Amino acid sequence: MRTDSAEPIRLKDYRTPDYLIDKVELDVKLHPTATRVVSRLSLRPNPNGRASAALVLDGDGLVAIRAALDGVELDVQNLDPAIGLVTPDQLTITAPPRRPFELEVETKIDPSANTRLMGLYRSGAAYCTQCEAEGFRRITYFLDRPDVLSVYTVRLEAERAEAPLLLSNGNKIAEGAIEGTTRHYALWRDPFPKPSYLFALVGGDLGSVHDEFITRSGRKVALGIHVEHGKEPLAGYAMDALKRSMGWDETAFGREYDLDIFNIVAVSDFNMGAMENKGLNIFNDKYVLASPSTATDTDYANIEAVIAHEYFHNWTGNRITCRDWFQLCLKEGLTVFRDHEFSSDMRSRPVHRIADVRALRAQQFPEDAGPLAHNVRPDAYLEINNFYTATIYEKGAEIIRALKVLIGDEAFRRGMDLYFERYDGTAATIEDFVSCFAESAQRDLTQFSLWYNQAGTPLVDVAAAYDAAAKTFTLDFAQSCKPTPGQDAKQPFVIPIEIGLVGEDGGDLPLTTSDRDGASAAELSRGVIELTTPRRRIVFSNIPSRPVPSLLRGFSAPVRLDYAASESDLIRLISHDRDSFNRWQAAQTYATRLLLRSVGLIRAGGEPIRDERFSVALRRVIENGADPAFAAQIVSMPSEADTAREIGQDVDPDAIHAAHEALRRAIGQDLKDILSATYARLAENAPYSPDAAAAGRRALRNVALDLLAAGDRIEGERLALRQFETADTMTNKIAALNVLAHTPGDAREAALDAFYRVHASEALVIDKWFALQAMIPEPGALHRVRSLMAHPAFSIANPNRVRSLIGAFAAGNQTQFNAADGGGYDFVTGIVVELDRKNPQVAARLLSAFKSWRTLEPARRRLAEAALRRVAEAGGLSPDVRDIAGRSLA
Ligand code: B3K
Ligand code: ZN
Repeated sequence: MRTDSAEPIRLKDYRTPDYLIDKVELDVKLHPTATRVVSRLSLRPNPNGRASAALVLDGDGLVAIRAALDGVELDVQNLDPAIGLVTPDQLTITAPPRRPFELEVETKIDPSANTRLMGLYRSGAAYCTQCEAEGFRRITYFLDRPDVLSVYTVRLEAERAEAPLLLSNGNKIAEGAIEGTTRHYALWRDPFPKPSYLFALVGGDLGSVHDEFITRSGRKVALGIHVEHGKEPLAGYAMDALKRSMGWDETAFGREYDLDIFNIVAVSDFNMGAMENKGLNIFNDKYVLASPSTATDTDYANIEAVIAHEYFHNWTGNRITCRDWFQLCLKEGLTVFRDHEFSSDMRSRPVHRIADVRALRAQQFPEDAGPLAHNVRPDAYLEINNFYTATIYEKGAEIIRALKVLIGDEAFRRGMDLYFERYDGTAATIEDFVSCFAESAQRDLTQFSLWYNQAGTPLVDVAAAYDAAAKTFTLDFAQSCKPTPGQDAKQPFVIPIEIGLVGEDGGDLPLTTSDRDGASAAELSRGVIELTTPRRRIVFSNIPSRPVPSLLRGFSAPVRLDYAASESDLIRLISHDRDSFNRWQAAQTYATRLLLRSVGLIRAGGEPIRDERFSVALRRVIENGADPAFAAQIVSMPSEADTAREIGQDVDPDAIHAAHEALRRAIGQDLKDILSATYARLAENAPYSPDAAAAGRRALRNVALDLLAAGDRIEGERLALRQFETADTMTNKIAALNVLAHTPGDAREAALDAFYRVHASEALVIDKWFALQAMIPEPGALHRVRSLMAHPAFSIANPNRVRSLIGAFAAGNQTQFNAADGGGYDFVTGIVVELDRKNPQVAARLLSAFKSWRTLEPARRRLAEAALRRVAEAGGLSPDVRDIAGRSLA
């Protein structure tokens, strides 16, 4: 374990490595508790490094058996300091040769004891690895940094019975039995130089699904997905998604696959979603396995997105990697952008956009508004694993999208082509990336780059005025950004704001501006206003009557928008805006406004408000035959966390919950007839298909069920029970169970028991069962979660179980995690401290559920702070948890 001092690593201290490793030969003899790794490194001094620097290789808890420098054995137990030093966490050669040389080191590791799931570990009976960010140093000593690129040859050896399948990166060049033994071996070679974080191996007895893909230049690629025996039929959708991803990257980005083999392995113990190791992606089985009766439509969509994401990394991440971990968004933001584009092409683009923005606001906005805020390209870190955040991933993707809006599709594509051409085979930086677009668009992007170097979500304030006599419409834009940790004052951002002016008939008015306070011809023709200064006024001319501005169409930049639209303006947008995103946004804004007013009234001892105009507007969307997936989004109200975020301070989760219940009840009652009709009309009448259109119908039907139940508990329970009993897809079954779970009583408990009995052997389904119970917004929830921890299906050692039970409670149960007695906080922090001893990464992630604690009302804030302090003061914390606790309290 790394126990470095609390000194942060800083971007400004980056130094090119003093040594390079051109070639790595690994010889791995797999054994459950005593795996032997012989590593032969071909090193040379870096001509750009410091002459005569010592060679310092990273290690992490390693046991060195032997080492040799250019064939001369070194006494690793007792090395002469003049020659070097070997410790579990470092191997130093004091004065290495000033010419190419070879270092051979043998280490012994215990994969069965590896509970951190970093480095070589076991998932079930299989061996697998996770090296990003710094796991390779838990296998052997290395320059474990992304700017050291090497060609790897890997020989794997194991008992054939234990691990008939032996995989590593690249192409398999030999395999065979080891004469006179029960062992066998496989030899893999990856011709593409890569950083150590992309190394992977897998050994095990797995079931395989095979297929092939012919690239556009006609090369045949063998595809394999390897899963637990018996689960092969569940890998079909993942395989289909993989082939679609490979084809899409060729047409959308001109990127072809480059090896003869592409393997995916699904394991059930995994710290995150998946990992893009070159030619050998390793996945959390949650993002591979699906059947209609075990996976929801959302699961299918996630599988498609994650399969694509990891595949797309082959170019954005692997062929072009990151110079250092500060550049993490170079691969992650860009690859998320690419997977969003892919999913938008595979599904409904507007609906996908709405889902992406919902996720950005839910995950990233609170991060940007709280103590864990950081730049998309951070400038310091204590523990890099804590920077795999929504800011790096989702905001990183949004910045690229905003860049595309700003420079246009063609200049964007030329910039991407330039990036691939110029930086292929290198470890690049954000500056390298941005320079390609500066060149393709012939535009200075210095100010644009502030998006990478300033944290916080900018706020764009807009005021409007119509002058009937002059027929002008004036928009006044002002941008600002609140201080974030370590950044008190912000420079203005470059914010592309896509706009339209919606006339009385619901159509867009032509955009023309006066000479004074005008917009450029390019801005007007594209409908994209560029806000680069703190304020900007634009006066539109020839406007016959007061229009409704449709601002930030398509969510053209990751900002918060403040514009005091009237209720009737919002209704015009809900019904007519030609930008679907803003139709949805107008409905959300309307709902948020009602919710905020209700929260105020409830806290003052009054009743929540009812506004039938809103229900009427929603009714019209359904009646006018909107795409069901889109209609489902429009009638899905903001989450309680959304409302908490809008309130931003002195947050009372109970009042928010009451306001939400009241709003859903009102809509359910006002729209009872049309919701019932929709529910009946959209009943399943064809065999299951996970495609977007079918999923959209199920989504609308299940939102209708949820709202009907909110409006009329008895009727809702009746419908839900029938749906639960007859559903043959997980989407419909879990939607029904969710409705039942929100109604206390025997029916709920019976349904939960029945669900468990049917699905007891399906771990991923039981995760849903855990999560659903953890999110019941009732005072008994904590007790239920505690009892479920003792359930035989629960295991604190499995990250999926921890996330589904405790993670869902902490992040998805606003009222009970934030219970007024502080019980939720104490419970979660207690688990964090316990889990930290086993798996710091998962523990630290769990602790980040406290990221908005400062926005709570004073009593809860005090309790949350006390719980965080107890964590910070606990002894023996990992750097991961220490970092999150420290920053949360700073
Ligand atoms: N690159 C990995 C994430 C690794 C996380 C290490 N703590 C998955 C992905 O983003 O594709
Ligand atoms: Zn990624």
